[in-house]
Parts: sequence; structure tokens; C-alpha cells
Amino acid sequence: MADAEPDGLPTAQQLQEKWLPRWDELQLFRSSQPEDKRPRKYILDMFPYPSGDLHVGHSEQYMLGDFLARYWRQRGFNVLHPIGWDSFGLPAENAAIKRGADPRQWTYDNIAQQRETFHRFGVSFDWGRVLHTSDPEYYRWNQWLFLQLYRRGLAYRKDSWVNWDPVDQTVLANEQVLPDGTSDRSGAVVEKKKLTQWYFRITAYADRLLDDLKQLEGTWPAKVLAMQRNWIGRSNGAEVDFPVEGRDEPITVFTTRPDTLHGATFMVVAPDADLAAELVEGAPAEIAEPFAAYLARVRSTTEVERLSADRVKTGVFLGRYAINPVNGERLPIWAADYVLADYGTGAIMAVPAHDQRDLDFARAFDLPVRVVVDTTQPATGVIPTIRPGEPVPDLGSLDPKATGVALPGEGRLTASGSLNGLSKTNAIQRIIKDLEAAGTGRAAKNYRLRDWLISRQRFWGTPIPIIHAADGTEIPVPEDRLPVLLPDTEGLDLKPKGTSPLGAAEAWVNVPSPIDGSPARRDADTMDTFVDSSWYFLRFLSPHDDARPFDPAEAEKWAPVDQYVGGVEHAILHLLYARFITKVLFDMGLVHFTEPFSALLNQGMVLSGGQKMSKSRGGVDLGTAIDTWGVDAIRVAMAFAGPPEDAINWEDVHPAGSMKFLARALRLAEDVTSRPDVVWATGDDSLRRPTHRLLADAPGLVEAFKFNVLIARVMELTNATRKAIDSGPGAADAAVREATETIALILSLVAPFTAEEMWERLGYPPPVALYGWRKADPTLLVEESVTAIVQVDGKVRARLDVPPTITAEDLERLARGNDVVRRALGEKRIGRVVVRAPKVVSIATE
Ligand code: ANZ
Repeated sequence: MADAEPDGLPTAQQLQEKWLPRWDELQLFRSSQPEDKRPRKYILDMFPYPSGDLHVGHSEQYMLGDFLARYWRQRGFNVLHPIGWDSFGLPAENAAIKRGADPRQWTYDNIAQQRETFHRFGVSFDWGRVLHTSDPEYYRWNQWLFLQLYRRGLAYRKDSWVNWDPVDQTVLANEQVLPDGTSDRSGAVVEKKKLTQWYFRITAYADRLLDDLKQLEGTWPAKVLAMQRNWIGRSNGAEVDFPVEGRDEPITVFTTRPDTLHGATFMVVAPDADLAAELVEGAPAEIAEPFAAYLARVRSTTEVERLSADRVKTGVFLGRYAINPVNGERLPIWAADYVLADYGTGAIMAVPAHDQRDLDFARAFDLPVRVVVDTTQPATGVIPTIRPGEPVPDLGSLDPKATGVALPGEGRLTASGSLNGLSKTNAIQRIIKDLEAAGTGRAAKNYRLRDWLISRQRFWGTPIPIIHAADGTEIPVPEDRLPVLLPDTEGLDLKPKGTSPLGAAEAWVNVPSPIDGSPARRDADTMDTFVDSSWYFLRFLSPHDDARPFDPAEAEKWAPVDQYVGGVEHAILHLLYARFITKVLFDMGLVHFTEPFSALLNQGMVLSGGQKMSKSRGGVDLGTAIDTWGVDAIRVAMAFAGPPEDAINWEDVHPAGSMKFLARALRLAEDVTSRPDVVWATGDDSLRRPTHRLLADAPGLVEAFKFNVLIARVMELTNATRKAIDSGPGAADAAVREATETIALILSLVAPFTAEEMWERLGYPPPVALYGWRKADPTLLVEESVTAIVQVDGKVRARLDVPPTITAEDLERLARGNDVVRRALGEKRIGRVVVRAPKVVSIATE
């Protein structure tokens, strides 16, 4: 703990001990008075996992959310700023298994600890609305939500190949598999396994999820919008049916380039698609055996590897032929792993002249290549001018088979019958019309987005409210029998083994059918915790309602969330799922909006030693940091460390420096009040101007998340006020008091303890947090400037318009940066520099 200031100011610790209980008594941040007529703001921090105590890395997010919540309160808004815990899920469960404890005990112990730390950190949460997703009062409504989706055909079960984490022994959503094919949780290389699983049909909302991103432009980070767009990955194109010799069913392919149909020279199906197995059925051994061997190899390859462009192409011929519907050509059918079973239709027409992967394959297996788009003939009809030294675009490289370079670009159709001469775009339109007329194809869209796999074979989650009758019928648990409670862990082995531990809880799993009482079994899987977090922002609106998940009237008042704050690691998963569920609730008529989070702030990560901060890598735990520097200094240092969106290195965060600044601010209030007989020398507006300029600029800075700039400005005003005080007795103290009050009011957004103490010393009752905002006096905002003269070796080289309050350092920097001055200095070495702010800078060279 820091020692008491030598000059008798209270320490951070003393301020915290003094004010926290007072604020608790006042119940400051309850946001629920129905008669409250103030406009509303819903500020939400992504809620934490209770997987351990908070470290300073976590605290950045809550400092930012609190900054905004406190700001909007000062601006006169009724602010809802709730907190809860995302308390189901693997981190808690794994930790509990490791320690041999019940996940419940472990989870709620951690929540208590985190809660205490948040409280000490002075975050202005509404503590009356706390929720935990692992409480039956919460997860009951996950089950309710599941049943609503089930009833609408949006929750279904199917057999499928899933991503399997062999370490955590659980299924992973595609989103949880990192680009290198490993699990984002355990780090293990993800395998494929066939299981019967529950899915939410998020693909039914793909278009809306994509199109509604437009509503978020400007208020969500562009990067997040782009990531969501990519994830949904809509492609426009066509489906084309290719009859297959000796088979009734055609092969349907999805292509974004139907214009190249005349250039198809073979077909490729995914080896692991059902279609491949059907095509080799009854084939002779010289076809069936290599295929089986190939399939076994493909099964152990990750999707990421399969898609990587520079991989040597492999595949086997299936001994079958398809017919090109536009020209009747016979196309051999191959199986190759660069075609994925679950994208498009799992089969493609290969156009090696215009698709690089098809070309690589054609060259590997010596298949024909036919150019059907003349890329030397730009579709615009204008031959591009090529400057010397620039690469020639496609010109002269019209033999992809020889060069190995495919021609994906624009051009005019050739070797394509009636399409010849058309541009790519026109050809696409024409051929889709022709295919539709012939009944052999149609316009189609395809998405990268897959349905959301929600079942987990783990204990610590929401039980799926389905009962399986002996004959396999799925029976939804009647809503009035919710929640389906988790069983006791007594006698259950929670260790991951690939089937849900709930299945071994005999007394729990065996139930009579709700329809006829015959023996039946509960579904033993639990839900992905992303289900829990997909709607929690609505539960905060009526957290104790036991008749429904949330009160639609409260949602009408508060939702959507005005400002969401959280980590960019949730840019895809959580945000996409919350958007999806919101749209479902909208379709059910339960909410009046289609996007849950109107604005999003992604804070950068707090790094330590260049890496994400974590306990194991020496992360500083927040409680210890509070003991060392105090809450306010940590908050100010973090806010000051840089733009909130950028990553910050803990090594560059200087709470000790912030402590000094806060002491200087507090000292101002002390001086204003302890020396009432002194009259400060601020007879003119030289202090009132920067005070009002700051009042005028602060809202823009906060709303643009320029917290670091705002703090720098408060520091400047603190210095100017100090200067005014130290200049001795003079005409009026009003300006010094006004400046000090302004500093306290703005500091109340980020340094609540110091601000409250200043406020008290200035003679106001607590809390400063609800005092309100002051309007800047427009007459003081008119820019006043003085002319500063810059001399080099006695000669006047420049006149600069500068604010009268400019510091010597700033003035010198401006002078040295001036072009004319720089030219005058040339290569000469600078000797003595004399600065008399704001009037003169005199530079002498050696
Ligand atoms: C013929 C063609 C010619 C294609 C051409 C491209 C260029 P995006 O944009 O990602 O949607 N494709 C379709 N299904 C596939 C699958 N299951 N596995 C691997 N590749 C698949 O890509 C669509 C294109 O990717 C489709 O258009 C198809 O190749 C391929 F000059 O068809 B194309």
C-alpha cells in the first residue's frame, strides 16, 4: 500500500475505505424507478466467466464500460449498467475437475470473489440485477428458448461429422476451431467424429444476419462487420444439374461462375460426401479399393489443410461419367479432398482454365484444360495501358495448362457457342436464364455459415429439454415442467469421455414419457454456453421474473443495448448468435428491434511481455493492484495508455504516475477550500477559457472513445490551475474554484474516489456521480490567441498564433517544427534555446 502523502492528503486506500460504504448506503446505481422520466441508456459490459479472480487485463473493459455509464449518468440519463456471470461452461468445469470439487461450489466461490473485486474497483453496476447463467432461474429460460426454436423448426437433431476435441473430449463449433486446425480451448488438434447432435438453424437467418449489418455501420468497428460478413460468406451463383450415366439422379453443383460452363472438363465430388459412396457402389475392386483407402486418409485431414491452396492435389477417379448439360460432353467424375462435403452441394464442375485449384488438379492428373473466357479482351472493351515494367495482366498467358496459372479474371466469352463475345456478367445472366428455361439449373446463393451445433457432452451446462421415447420419438418437456434441473454430481464421473456424464445419472435420465408414461430417457447433452449468452442482455431487464424470460414492456423501454463493451475475441461467435436469437425473438413478436447491440466498443487486449495477460504469465491480479496503487490510479493509467481499441502493454501503464496526477488534482481542491482567505490571481479569463473549452470538448471526446485525450486535457487544466494558484494572491478565486470543480466532475467518470473527495472538499454533498453536467459558456469558447515570435540567431523567422496558456515545452516544439525555422536551422547544431511562453522562442546555433 502506498504511504500517506507527505503533505497530509488521504491515500487511495483511505479514500476507498471512506467512500465505498457511503456509496453502498446510497444505492447509487439502481436504474429501475418506473416514474423516472429521464431518457434511458443501456450500457452493457460483456459478462465474465468466473474462472478465477480478475486480473488487471480484465479490468480495462470494466473501466471503459464504467467510464461510459458514468458519463451518460452525468449527462442526465437514466443508465442501466448491469453485471452478471456467464457461469456455465468448460473453463469452470475443467477447473473443478482438476481440483476435485463440484463445479457449482467452485463456480459460485469464484463469483463471490470476482464480485468483491468488482465492488472494490468501484464499478457503478446496478447490483440489484445480478444474474448467473448457471442458476436454475436463468437456465430455465434457455430451455424455454430451445423449445421455442424447436417448435419453429429451428432446433433439430442430425447425425453428422463434428469437430472433436480429443483433450477436452467434447464437440466444438466450427468457430472454436482455430485457423491452424487446433481447439481454441485445449490447443489439441481437432479431429472429426460422427455423432448425433442438436443444431440451431442459424442458416435460415443468413441473409438477414448479413443484410442487417448495414444498420450497424458506423457504430460497430468496421473490422467486426467485415469478420461477420466473411463468416456468413454469401456467394451468388447458380446450381447446375449434370446427368450421370447409369444413374437416375443428376449431380448438382454450386458454382459462382456458370459463365464457364463450356470450360468444364471433369467433375469432382468430396470423398466424404454420401454422393461419393453412392457413385462407387458396386464398382469393381480397382475403383472401390483405392477410393476406400483415399477416404480413410481424407478423414484424418483437417478442413484447413484440405483448403490450403498450395497443397499437392490428390484424388481418385470414380469410374463414372457425367454429361455437361450445355454441350453434351462426357465428363469423368473424380473424388478429391479439395472439395468439401458440407459446402455448396459437395460436388463441383471443374473448370481448370479459370480456377487455380482445378488447374492444379488437371495438371496433376493430366486432364484437359479449355479456355472459355478470353481475358485479353477486357469486358469493358478498353485494352488497359501497360506501363513499362508492370506485369502484363494475363496477356500472352492463354495456355494455363502450360503456364500453370489459371485465368480467373474478367474477359469475353469464347469457345462457348451462343455466349461467345459476352462479358462475364452478361454471360452469367444469360446462362442462368437458359438453364432455368431448360430446367437444368437455377440462380442460387451459397453461404459459408453452417448451422449452430449446440450440444455438448458435458455436465456443466443447461440440460436439453427433450425426452426420447423408447421408439425414438422426441418429446419436448412441457413448458410448465421447466426447468429440467441438473442432477447432483454425487456419484457422477465428470471426466470427459465422449458421452455426456448426465447419461450415467440413472435416476435423472430415466423418466416416464410425458405423453403416455411409458419408460423414456432424457436427452443427456447440455447446451453450448453461447446459448446462455445469446439473450442475457434481455434477462437483465427483469432478472427476477419467474413467469417469462424477460418482460417485453421493459425491453420496449431499455433495449436494444445502446453501448456494448467487450473483447474482439467475440467478434464472430457470441455477437452472431446474439444477433440470430434477437431476430428469432423479433419474429416471435417479443422484441421490437432486430439488432441487439446498437453500438459496440471492442477494447484492445492488455498484454504483458507482448503476450495476452494471464495468471500463469505473471498477470497482476486486480486486488493486488488495487492494494498497490489504488483504484483510481489503475483506471486513469489504463485509460491514459492509449486509444481503447488498441492493445496496451501493461509495462506501458504507469499507475504510479497517475497517483501523482490524482494527488495534484486533490491538492487543488484542498487549496481552494483550506485557504478561503486567499484570493487567486486570475483576474482575466486565462483560466476560465481552458475550463470552458474542456467542458465543451469533453462530450465529443468521450463519445468518440478518446478517453486518453480527455485525460491529457484534464491534466493540462490541472497544471494551468496549479499555475494560477501558485502565482499568488490576486483578484478573484472564482475561476480557480470553477476549474477545480470542472476537474472533479470530469474525473468522476474515471477516478470516482478522488473526484468524490474533491467534491466534498469543495463543499458539495455526495455523490458527485449524479451531480450532472455543466454547460460551457459560449462567450468563453471564442478562440483567443497571442502571437509568439521565433528567432534564430537573433533574426525573426516566424510568427506563430498560439493559445496564451501554452506551455514552454509546447511552444518550443511548435517553433522547432515550423518549416521556415527548420530551413533557417539547416544542418547547424542548436546551442542555447530560450523560451518565454507564450511570446518568444529564441534559438542560437553553435
Ligand atoms: C466452377 C468455377 C469456375 C468456379 C471458375 C470458380 C471459378 P465461393 O466463392 O467460396 O462460394 N466450390 C463449390 N463447392 C465447393 C466445395 N464443396 N468445395 C470446394 N470448392 C467448391 O466459391 C464457389 C466456387 O468454389 C464454386 O464455383 C466452385 O468452383 C467451388 F472459373 O465452379 B466454381
